[in-house]
Amino acid sequence: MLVIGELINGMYNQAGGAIQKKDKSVIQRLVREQVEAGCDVLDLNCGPLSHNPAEDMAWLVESVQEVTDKMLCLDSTKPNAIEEGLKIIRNKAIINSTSADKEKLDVFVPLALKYKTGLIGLTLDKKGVPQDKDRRMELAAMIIADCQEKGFPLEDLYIDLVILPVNVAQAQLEDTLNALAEFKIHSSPAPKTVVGLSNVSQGMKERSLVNRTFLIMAIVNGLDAAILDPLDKELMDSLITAELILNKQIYCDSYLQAYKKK
Ligand code: THG
Repeated sequence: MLVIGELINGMYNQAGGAIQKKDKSVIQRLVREQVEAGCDVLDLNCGPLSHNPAEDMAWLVESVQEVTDKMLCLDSTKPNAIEEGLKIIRNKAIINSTSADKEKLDVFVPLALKYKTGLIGLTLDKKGVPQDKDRRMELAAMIIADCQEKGFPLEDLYIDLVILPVNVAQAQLEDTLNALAEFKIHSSPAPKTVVGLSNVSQGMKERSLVNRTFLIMAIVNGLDAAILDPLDKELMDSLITAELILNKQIYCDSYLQAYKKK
C-alpha cells in the first residue's frame, strides 16, 4: 500500500507556522521523521492561511527536495499553486486533487498529462460530498470516463471516496467501505483508491484508535493508498501487520523494522 505522509499541511500548527515564517528546518525535520517512519510519498499542503499558495507551494517543494527523493503529492484546490510546484519537481509527483466537476477535470487532467504525474480524483462535485454509495460510484465513473477520453493512464488515477468524520456522518462510513470493495469487483483493471484517513476521526477523542480501526477495515476492502500520520506508531504497525496477514510481504521476525527500511 502507498503510504502518503500528511504532516506537511498548514492545517497542522507546526507546519502552518513554519510555512508562514518560511522556516525550512521544521519542514525538513517533518520530512525526515515521516520517511523514517516508513512513508512512501509526502503530501504538501500550504493550508487555509496561506496568502500566496503558489509561492508557498514552490517553497515547500524546494525545501523538501533538499532532503529527500521521495515522491511528492501536491495538495491544493488551486491549479496555479500545483503548477508552480510541478515546474520545479525532480521526481514523480501526484496531483491532489480534482473533483468530478467538468471544469476541474478540464484543468487538472491536462496538467497531470503535461507533467506526467499521478492524479487523485475526489468523488464530489459542486453539490458536495454524496450521501450514498451509488452516487459515489457514479462520480467515480465520471472521473474515470473523463480520464479515458483524455488519454490519461488509469493506473495513475486514484479515486478518493472522501471520508467524513464518524461524528458527522456515521452512516456513510460503511458505504465507503462497500464502495472500495465494489471498485475491485466491477472493473478490471480497477482504478486505485485512496483516503484521507485522519478525516475519519476529526473532532473526536479516540482519534488514533478510530483511525487505525478504519484503516484496517479499508485495507481488507482493497484500499491502495492512504494519506495518514506515519508518526502514529500504532497506526503504522497495524498497517504493516495487516499487509503481512494479507500476504503482501514475506514474513521475518523483524518485519516491522524491515518495512520501514524499504
Ligand atoms: N483526501 C485527499 N487529500 C486530503 C484529504 C482527503 N488532504 C487533506 C486531508 N484530507 C488529509 N490530511 C489531514 C491533515 C490533518 C488532519 C486531517 C487530515 C487533522 N489535523 C488536525 C485537526 O484538524 O484536528 C490538526 C491538529 C494539530 O494542529 O495538531 O486532523 O480526504 N485527497
